[in-house]
Amino acid sequence: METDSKMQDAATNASENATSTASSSSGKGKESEEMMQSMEKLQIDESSSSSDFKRKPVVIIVVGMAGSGKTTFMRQLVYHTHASQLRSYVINLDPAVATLPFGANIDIRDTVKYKEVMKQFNLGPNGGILTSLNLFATKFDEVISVVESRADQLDYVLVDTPGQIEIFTWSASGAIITEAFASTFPTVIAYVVDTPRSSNPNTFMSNMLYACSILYKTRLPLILAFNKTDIAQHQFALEWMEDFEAFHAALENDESYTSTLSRSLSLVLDEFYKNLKSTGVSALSGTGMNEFLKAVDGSAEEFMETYKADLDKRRAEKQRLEEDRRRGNMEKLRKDMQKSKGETVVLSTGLKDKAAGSKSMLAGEDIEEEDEDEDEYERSSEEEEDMIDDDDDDDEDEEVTGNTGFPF
Ligand SMILES: Nc1nc2c(ncn2[C@@H]2O[C@H](COP(=O)(O)OP(=O)(O)OP(=O)(O)O)[C@@H](O)[C@H]2O)c(=O)[nH]1
Ligand SMILES: [Mg+2]
Repeated sequence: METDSKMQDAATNASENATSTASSSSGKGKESEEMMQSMEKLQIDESSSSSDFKRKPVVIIVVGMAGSGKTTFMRQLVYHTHASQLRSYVINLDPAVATLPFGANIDIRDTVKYKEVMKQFNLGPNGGILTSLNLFATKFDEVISVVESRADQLDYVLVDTPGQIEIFTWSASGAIITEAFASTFPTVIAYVVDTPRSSNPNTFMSNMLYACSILYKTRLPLILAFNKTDIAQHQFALEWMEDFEAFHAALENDESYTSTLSRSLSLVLDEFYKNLKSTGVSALSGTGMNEFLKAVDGSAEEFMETYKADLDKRRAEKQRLEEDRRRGNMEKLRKDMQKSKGETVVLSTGLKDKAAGSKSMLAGEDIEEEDEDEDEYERSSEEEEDMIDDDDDDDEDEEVTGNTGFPF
């Protein structure tokens, strides 16, 4: 955004220069030189948090199908880390949860009242959760700052997410939150699977496809936490993942279309399974928690070796493209300035300018053309900014949990 305001400053300077050019054609050369200088001063100042990257704490984002046991698993994680003298910081991102069975350091419900959001925007439950998350995402840099300030005293950051998995994993806010964590700390995804409900091979396949899509979307190390092993052991799932023939055998008497598809998909997913860590846990009884945390530590190492490098590469590439785009725009502006010579030129300020006959130099697709994701985010941020106060407090926890300025 800083670059945008600089762009506007440059536009203002350019506008002043252009107007004075019209009034005094004799000073044309000098002014256009000044204009060039002011453009050259426009630095592309992309802030990158990669230099502030910390190896600790490890962020565990708990996702999974509705009712798979995410919140219960979180409670067990909180209890287990506490009992093992491990220091954890707990964040709840589910605005619709009625009661939390653990104490959260940051709770989205303290900031956004989901029922009020539903009323105010005339939304259903899913729309309410999505909008609440979007509102919270606009303040997520503050959450990261709070966690960063405590980083030295923490081993894990535990994050619970809404029941409707797609709201988190496929929304812009979910992506923003995940990326904000991953660009500051090693971050892993714990995908909670309802083991007893996955004993049917077709249901198992549909669950694995979901996990696979999350891996694609987040590009973060993923751990499968087969939950509710107090009801059903997860051995069958491990066998199906290790040996597709065992999976095919489970589908033996089923000749339906879905089974044929599941058979084919199991061959495709072989590669996906090989790169996964899987553990069996019971969020209710607490079995398997040590193994799960070992898998988390292994995945955090993996994050530092592979994922972090990939993340840095993607960020550098994005920055390079952005710089190229801005340089191209500046070049166009420079050419237009030369072409317009002494004529009066009105620059677009982004507001609707009805002045007839005026030539707009900055108007045009190029200036506003943005990366699609970024554009979407900015548009929603702008809409949201209209809805929130501008108050910014300096407190840390208080700021995040109570005074973020949402009117809900
Ligand atoms: N037997 C058994 N039940 C469990 C286990 N973990 C969770 N449950 C039960 O599963 C139900 C759903 O658990 P939650 O923790 O609310 O699941 P969730 O994924 O957070 O649910 P949403 O947030 O609504 O998607 C509850 O009745 C839990 O008691 C477990 O390990 N064993
Ligand atoms: Mg829950």
